[in-house]
Amino acid sequence: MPTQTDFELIFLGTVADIDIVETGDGSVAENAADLLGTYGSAGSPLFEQQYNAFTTDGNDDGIILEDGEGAAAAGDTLTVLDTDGTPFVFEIDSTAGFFGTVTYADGATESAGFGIIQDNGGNIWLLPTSNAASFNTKAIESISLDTVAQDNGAGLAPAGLTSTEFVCFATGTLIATPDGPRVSTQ
Ligand SMILES: [Ca+2]
Ligand SMILES: [Ca+2]
Ligand SMILES: [Ca+2]
Repeated sequence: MPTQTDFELIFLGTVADIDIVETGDGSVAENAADLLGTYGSAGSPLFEQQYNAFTTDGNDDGIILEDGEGAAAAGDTLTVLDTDGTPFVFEIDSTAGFFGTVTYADGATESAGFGIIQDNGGNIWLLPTSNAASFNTKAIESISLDTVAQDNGAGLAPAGLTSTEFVCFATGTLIATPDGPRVSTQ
């Protein structure tokens, strides 16, 4: 019976496919290094790019397979909910790990490892787990991906994602709303 796992993702952008060879390559994302760079800024912080998502483990084996590793046959999918709740269903195209730096909204920084997935629509998503100590307790302004740590992930194990959430907003941050700016009290 398929298992649904809910978690959060941060949207980093839509870029060219980093997994350009799908079969016979040990699931290597050949162009993972294309993702090196900085995502988010003070004016366009990542904490405003947070989406609810869930995986559906169609064959209930604990792994959400990538498209080239049998996702369709297994019935493994990634669903991202748009801000109005509209679901977009993808297959995971690739998974990759990076070393880099996270900068929080309060200006603090930490060096850490990060997990990234690309869906088969080309979208790049930051996973809600990291060994950065404040990753899930401070609002994230930006991250830099400096080196590729792993480019041969063959899928996503969602069990570790459920208990982790991103912090939405820094206390006292002005948030643009349709009714004008307001102060977050979270
Ligand atoms: Ca490949
Ligand atoms: Ca599966
Ligand atoms: Ca792939």
